[in-house]
Amino acid sequence: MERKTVTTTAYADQKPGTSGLRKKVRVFQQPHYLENFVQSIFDAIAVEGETFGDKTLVLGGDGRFYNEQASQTILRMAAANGFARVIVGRDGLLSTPAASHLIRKYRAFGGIILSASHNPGGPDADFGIKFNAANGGPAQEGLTDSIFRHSREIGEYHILEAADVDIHQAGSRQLADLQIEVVDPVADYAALMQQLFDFERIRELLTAGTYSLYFDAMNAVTGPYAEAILQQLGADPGSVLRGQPLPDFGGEHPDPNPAHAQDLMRLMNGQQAGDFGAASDGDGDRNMILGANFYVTPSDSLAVLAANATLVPGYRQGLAGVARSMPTSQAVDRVAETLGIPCFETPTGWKFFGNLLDAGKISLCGEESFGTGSDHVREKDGLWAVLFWLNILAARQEPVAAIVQQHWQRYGRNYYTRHDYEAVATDAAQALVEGLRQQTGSWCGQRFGDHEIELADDFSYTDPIDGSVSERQGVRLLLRGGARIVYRLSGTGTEGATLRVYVESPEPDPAQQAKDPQDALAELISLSREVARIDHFTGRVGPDVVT
Ligand code: VG1
Ligand code: CO
Repeated sequence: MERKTVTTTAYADQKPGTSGLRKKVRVFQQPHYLENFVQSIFDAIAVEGETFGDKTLVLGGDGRFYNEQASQTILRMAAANGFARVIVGRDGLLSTPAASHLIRKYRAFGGIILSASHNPGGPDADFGIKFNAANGGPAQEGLTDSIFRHSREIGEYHILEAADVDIHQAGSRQLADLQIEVVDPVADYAALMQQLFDFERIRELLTAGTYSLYFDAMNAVTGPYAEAILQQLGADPGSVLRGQPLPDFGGEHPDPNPAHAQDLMRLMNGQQAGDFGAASDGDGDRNMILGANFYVTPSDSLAVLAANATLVPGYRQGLAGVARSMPTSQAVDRVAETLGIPCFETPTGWKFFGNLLDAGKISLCGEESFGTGSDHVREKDGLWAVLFWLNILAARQEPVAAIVQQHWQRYGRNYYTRHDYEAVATDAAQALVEGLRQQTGSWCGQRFGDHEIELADDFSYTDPIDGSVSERQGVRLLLRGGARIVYRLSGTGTEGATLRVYVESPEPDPAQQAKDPQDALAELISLSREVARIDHFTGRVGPDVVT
């Protein structure tokens, strides 16, 4: 086994987005592409005057195509860069929240997660890689910027010339001086869940009568996690749908929304509808929650979890505070007001919650994009949200719909929708957002029909812990009365640009809370198109995806 230093040329396009570097598999398969990025991570996290000789890394991914090959390359590079130890999930698998937990539990220096989350997998689809720091959370902007800088200047990388390591069985291996621990990807995570939730009570709920539960793992990484944990809770073995992780996710989008979980939607709707349904995404950090004939929006889910947190053992003492990403609905803000706890508004992406969680300022946080989590790890966590809901359902003994409707009556409902315009020409999408940015100043006080714009700006965030500033995080129009329209471009796509338009309007009157959000928000939706001239810039008459 020989340690080699390979001469390489920099790629210009290795800028991490909302959640790591995501590209087509073919892009990652270019000579030295993966190696350049991994070496740039190592160069960016290296501390001057120190080696990696006492440091542990965690490594795992969502099992998509190229996961295993990339894992082997990274192990060889970790060995050549002098790391002491790598903890790797068996078969190279770790859900994103489980990786976050392992980093924390074993006090690792950080972790490398191989995932493009809900993006499709396969040789013609997407791959991704991101670095999480010692707190278990996604690298913050300072670090991702530094990784990008290194990637533009890189001239060489280090790699061991060696055969593949067996990562298909748990146990210790040695690769030159590197110790490799292949671990069961589920065990530590399942133990953590058992500490947080009342497993006994959930087991009673699931086994006492005819309760029916369905969990759609979408042929992605949560299959083995859900099977182990739900089996422990006494759920019917048939409860887990698409539980086998596949490299191409069965050719589908592992994206837990009604459009991509059609079998689950069928099981959860109609006369014979199940009682509780859920789905998670490619890497296990997202969740969709369903009741019988009832869909819970992610923003409402966060608010309901916050309002009911003390029913769950891990949160019995109450919440220190909550946070949501800026485009997420303000439903959780109402709960925080009632509880008398702070509510923080951060830019999109989990990395912005890290400091607040580390500082103990918040206990729960979430995003409108099917992400909810807490201070138990530093990532959003799909199965955690499912267990949190089951714990609430077991404690309250009421159906999902009743719980959400009562929540609306008490706190008001925030009608909410997101419209995505996908694969738009990048130039046109940028011109649209740039145009909006330039107009924000002139909009304040302007009226559009019944709506008056109280404030228009491009969201900027100052981290309350380290004072770092993140600008240009989305154009928001705040209307008198609390409604909002937000525009931003996705930072996770691999083809063209995706424009996301978020529309929200509060409805305090219980008699008006049963509408379809698309109807309730119809006026604001057309206003959102008109103001941004979406048809002009995109040539689209309507969105590609509505959630
Ligand atoms: C999207 C979501 C964002 C989420 C991110 C990563 O980003 O909007 O809320 O944090 O995906 O989630 P964007 O930039 O495309 O809007 V995941 O499950 O892909 O790690
Ligand atoms: Co994800």
